[in-house]
Amino acid sequence: MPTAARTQRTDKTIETAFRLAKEQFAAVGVKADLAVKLALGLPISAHCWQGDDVKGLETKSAGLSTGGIQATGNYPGAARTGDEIRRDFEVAAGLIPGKLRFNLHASYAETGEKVVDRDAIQPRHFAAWLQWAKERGYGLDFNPTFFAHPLAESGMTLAHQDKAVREFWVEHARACRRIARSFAKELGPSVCNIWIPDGMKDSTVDRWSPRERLVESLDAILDGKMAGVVDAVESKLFGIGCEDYTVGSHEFYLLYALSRGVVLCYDLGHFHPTESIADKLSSTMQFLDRILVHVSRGVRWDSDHVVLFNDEVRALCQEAVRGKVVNRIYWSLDFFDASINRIGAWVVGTRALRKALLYALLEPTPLLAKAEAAGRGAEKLALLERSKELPFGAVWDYACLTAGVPVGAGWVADMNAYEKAVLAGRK
Ligand code: RNT
Ligand code: ZN
Repeated sequence: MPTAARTQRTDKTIETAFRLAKEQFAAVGVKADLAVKLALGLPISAHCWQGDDVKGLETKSAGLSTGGIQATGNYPGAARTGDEIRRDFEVAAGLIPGKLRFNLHASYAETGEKVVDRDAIQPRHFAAWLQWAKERGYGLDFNPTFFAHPLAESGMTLAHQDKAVREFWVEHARACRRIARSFAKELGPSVCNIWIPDGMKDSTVDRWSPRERLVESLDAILDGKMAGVVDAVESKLFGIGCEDYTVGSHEFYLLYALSRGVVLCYDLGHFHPTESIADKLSSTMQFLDRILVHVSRGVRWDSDHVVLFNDEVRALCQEAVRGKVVNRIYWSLDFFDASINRIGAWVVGTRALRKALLYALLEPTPLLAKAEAAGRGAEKLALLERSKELPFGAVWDYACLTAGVPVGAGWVADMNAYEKAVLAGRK
């Protein structure tokens, strides 16, 4: 929480700077007040797994990490229990402006002493999460966990050649949809996103059978409506250990989503480094009503670095605003970094996405489009350059102020204080 002293000290200057900024935005036809309101109101689904480096709460699976999504680093203070994740996230949420949802993985079931396998998990194993989300006003999203489990060690799950293994994972995903339905009943629509690690390391000869089996497994999972559940499927280009072949490729899920009427998930780290998700929206969204995005950041061959306010994220948000599809996108985050303070990672990444949404909403799009349509290319470029010079920072500071969270890097002090008081004591 921001200290009263720190906020008061800057309130006046922030408001003055905003007033001046507002005039400059108004001169290019942009209503800065409205942009702030819209940006703060868009729900961003924050992921539970940044809090504990994707370890999850099942004792049984400790140490098993498959699927090429290992978190690296050993910065002290990772959460070890559900209560710690919840408490840590409350601290992070107090430093992030705007509306939040929370995104759970099935491996965050709280089953007490009892070992409950993935095919047997039930809504009651998420009772503490639901209670907490209700109290905090968060909608909940969900993900089946197809990794860090003995039956995923071979690198295949829903596409496994052994029918019994496939059936186990189908049952798991069906159980997850029921859990998402139980969330939806209390909190409104819940996105239930399927990502599987299935693939092959080298020179795959039979690329057909696993994909045929994946269609079958997915159809079995998604058989029957579940009230309030928004089913989504997430592709990937490759993962460590399955460099040659990914069963759930982009084309596979694009067409699966289209043919079955489910939501397609774009993870920003799951494409060729020069491929732009921003460019894809205006193609796929001609045919698909809704899209889920996992906002993430690829660095060379790794896909899950903390999200920053960079060109890629800005372009994605701009494209969503320009295409008027901001509300047809489920905005969520997917990154994990165990080498830095986890609360800091949440705050940096979530603030970065919120910032990019605000930045996009402040673009003088009608003016730009007008110049483009009239064939006045140089004028368009001049306006684009000008829009980069507009005082965005003043509007962002004001957004933070009105949302009651620290302005600028002021939140770092809160993070450090919590690290000292709480995180440092975790062994
Ligand atoms: C993995 C996918 C997937 C996971 C989470 C933990 O490459 O991006 O979304 O990161 O489900
Ligand atoms: Zn993802």
